[in-house]
Amino acid sequence: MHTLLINPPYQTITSNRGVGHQVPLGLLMVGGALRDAGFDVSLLDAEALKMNAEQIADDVRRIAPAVVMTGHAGSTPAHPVCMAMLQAVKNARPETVTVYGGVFPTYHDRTVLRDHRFVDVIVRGEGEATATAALQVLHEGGLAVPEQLADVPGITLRGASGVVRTPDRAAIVDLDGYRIGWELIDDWQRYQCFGKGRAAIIQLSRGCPHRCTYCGQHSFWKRWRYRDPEAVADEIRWLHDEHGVRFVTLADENPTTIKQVWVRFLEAMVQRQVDVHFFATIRATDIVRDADVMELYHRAGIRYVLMGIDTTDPALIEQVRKRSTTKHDIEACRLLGGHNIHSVVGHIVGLGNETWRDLRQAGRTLRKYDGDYLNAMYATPHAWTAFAREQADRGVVQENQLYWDYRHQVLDQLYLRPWQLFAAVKWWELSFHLRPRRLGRLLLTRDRGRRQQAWWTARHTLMVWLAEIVEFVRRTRFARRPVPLGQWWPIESQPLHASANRATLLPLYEGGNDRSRVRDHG
Ligand code: B12
Ligand code: SF4
Repeated sequence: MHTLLINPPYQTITSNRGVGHQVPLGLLMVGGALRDAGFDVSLLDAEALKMNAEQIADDVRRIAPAVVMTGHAGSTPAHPVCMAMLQAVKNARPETVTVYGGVFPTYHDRTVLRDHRFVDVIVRGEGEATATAALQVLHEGGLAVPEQLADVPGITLRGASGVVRTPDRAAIVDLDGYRIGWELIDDWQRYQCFGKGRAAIIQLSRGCPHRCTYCGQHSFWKRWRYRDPEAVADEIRWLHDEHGVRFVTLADENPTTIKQVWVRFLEAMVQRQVDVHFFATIRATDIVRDADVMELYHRAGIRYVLMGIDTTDPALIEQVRKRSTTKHDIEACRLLGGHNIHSVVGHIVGLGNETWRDLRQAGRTLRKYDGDYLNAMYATPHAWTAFAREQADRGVVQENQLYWDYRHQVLDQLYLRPWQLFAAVKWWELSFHLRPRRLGRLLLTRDRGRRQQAWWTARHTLMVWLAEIVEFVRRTRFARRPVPLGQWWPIESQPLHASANRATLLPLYEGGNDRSRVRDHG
């Protein structure tokens, strides 16, 4: 019984013109667990290979897998691509069981199964234990979906009486109990980041103790857990020695949650003397907390830190429960810069209803932060967040879910038309990156390696900037009569974990509902 993991062919300007294609960590983690349980598994990275649905269908006919599993890190915008692909898979081989996992399907399981007959099973939450348990049952039961999966927690499936959801699965306690299936990667050369050579993604921890209103990651992982820091450092050394990995992205929401754990990891990296550099997302407040160990950050290989500062408006910082201040943001940029670590400032427009004046003020403050890179994003509502519930009355101007990727405006603005907001963001990006002080610091440095790196990043930042303008002019269209966000996902607006802690299957709805009321953009 062969299981084929497919990384869907979701293409973005960020990967294609910017940082480069990255390993599909979620699928590798599920794949490692399946292989260790004795299953025959392979990976098709249709994203890196830029395959179309027909080419994937050809591979499915040739490989003839009993089960196809898919899911993507950028789960919301990748959803339409996953649906087109699974439809092609099912058409090519109707007997193949299709399994879909990841963040978006976890929270839109009912709509997805109702509207897409070619999806057989949805795995909700962390995939390792649930996918393994589901395959075991399917293997023993001769692949007959669905009722036999009724005893597997963390599953949603289409039963005789409608869509059913089994109870939630508890968060994995021992993350070290599962192995990443690195051997599923057949060509490491495909995965590169920041022009630094071969790249990998790895997690030291999962989850986040904070509760920013627009972010859904903290609820997805349920609680903060971490792996043995020394074991993670050993794994990174192995990736370097065995596969020539030179750059690692930490996929953690919040790796610095407990300072002692984070410092143990940094020290373990220093001890191993591995020539690997890191990109990590870290809160500005934690950078300030860690002022005394900034030198250790650099010696361990930390070179890029993305800080979600989100907004420069103190009232909004409070409103989105960021638990930070502009003072922290400025100090964090200064500390990073002082230790030769690039600061990437993540800023979100559209959390409120900005005016021209607000944007001008924010642009000025951002330049004052003196960070190295600006990652300007648009507020993107996810059904499972407090932000989406609070914004129920705002109109959805972007109806194409492919564009719900933080790089396109999704919610309407009271005072600005979409093209005006786009122009303002592009102007911010330009004026931020062309600051003479920043250019001098990055491009004219004496260190040859750093200079080359800075030129690579400058070229790619420019390519992304230009490609986004071309895309905006040629392809981006906005709704004439925006539907209020509150009407966007009628099913998902019901409490999510309706069946949590219930021992029995819970039919959530019967077939034959009024489909016109349901918006799922697959
Ligand atoms: C590393 C990263 C990147 C990297 C690499 C992405 C990649 N291809 O792997 C880069 C920088 C390229 C990137 C780009 C983008 N990213 Co990104 N990225 C992340 C980050 C930091 C970690 C993702 C990760 O690897 N998590 C760890 C893995 C193990 O988790 P996972 O994929 O969810 O998998 C687990 C479960 O979901 C489940 N599962 C997943 N798939 C499947 C499939 C099956 C069959 C099963 C059973 C289970 C299962 O099991 C897994 C193990 O438990 C997160 C933020 C964060 N900290 O989470 C954002 C994040 C995933 N990115 C996001 C977005 C939007 C993007 C972009 C679209 C942005 C853009 N406009 O360009 C692009 C997409 C480009 C692309 N082609 O990937 C959003 C997604 C939001 C959403 N819910 O849709 C996130 C969550 C950021 C955020 N805070 O909102 N990203
Ligand atoms: S700190 Fe980051 S990961 Fe944590 S809730 Fe806020 S945005 Fe999400």
